[in-house]
Amino acid sequence: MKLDEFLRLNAPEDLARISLAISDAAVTVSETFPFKSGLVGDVNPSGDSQKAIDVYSNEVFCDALISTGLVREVASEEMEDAVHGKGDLSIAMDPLDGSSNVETNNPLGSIFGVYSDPLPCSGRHLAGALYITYGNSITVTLSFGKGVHRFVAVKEGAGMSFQLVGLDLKVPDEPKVYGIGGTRTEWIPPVRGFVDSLEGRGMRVRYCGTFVGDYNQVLARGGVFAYPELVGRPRGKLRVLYETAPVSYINEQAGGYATDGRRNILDIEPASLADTSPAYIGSGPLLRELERLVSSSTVRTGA
Ligand code: AFP
Repeated sequence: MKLDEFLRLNAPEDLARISLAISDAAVTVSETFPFKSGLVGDVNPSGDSQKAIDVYSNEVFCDALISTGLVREVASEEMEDAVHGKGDLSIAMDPLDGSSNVETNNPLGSIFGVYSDPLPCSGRHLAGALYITYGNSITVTLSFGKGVHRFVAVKEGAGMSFQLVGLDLKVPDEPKVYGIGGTRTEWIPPVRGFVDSLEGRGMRVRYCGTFVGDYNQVLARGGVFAYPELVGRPRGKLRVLYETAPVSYINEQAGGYATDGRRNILDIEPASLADTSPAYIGSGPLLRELERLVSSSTVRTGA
């Protein structure tokens, strides 16, 4: 089944239109990767002058979203202030997740939270969330509160269409993989101790440096992705509105659990657009165990 047909049958009309706008824009963005990554010259197929790839993708998604007429505001990791439109929904996005992977041709992503309330607000106000992965194919993974579904871009005539490849995806309870951002010496002691135990349980490390690329492995195989609390950086690195709340929403819809070490990430009330928090996301039983360890530990330095 194609994405537009699936959305027509399964999503409210406004969320369906927003999802289609995002998917089409993702194809546009991906077509310029070779030109904007320095692999071939510095001019893209339409002859535009060179712009940083993250600035360019921000513009493409922003324009696509505002032009739906359904969006009150678009906030982005690439902009200090939100851009305003005339609709009722708020979008928080990371238009190019993992941009330091551009040069090495490793996976990239884009993340979108669709909020019903003005920003900033907690993930409890998410009406839906989507993320794109640009890997060997382009995939859209989305949820509007009724499970998690995945589509892959395939050539159709002169363009691309998105075909359903995963219905009601579930993150396995049995954990197989882990990926932890930051450096081991910076991880707070309870995280270090927990990670040290994982290979003894038969888990393997998987880390590509793009949040949604790494989360995708957890969704498929079970396990944990974390960008943890660090010694001297108690609020971690990843942004709540743009990154961790939308992926936590999808993870919860897939039967998993996401925590900042003390509470469900969806309960965090960010005070600003750019607020960050530690994030631990993945299989339910493993993540509850990790939350118990982190929340009960008073040790915050390795000294
Ligand atoms: P970039 O967009 O600068 O490449 O950062 C990617 C990211 O925000 C997230 O996608 C990764 O999970 C995380 O940073 C990786 O950070 P470390 O390089 O510190 O592990």
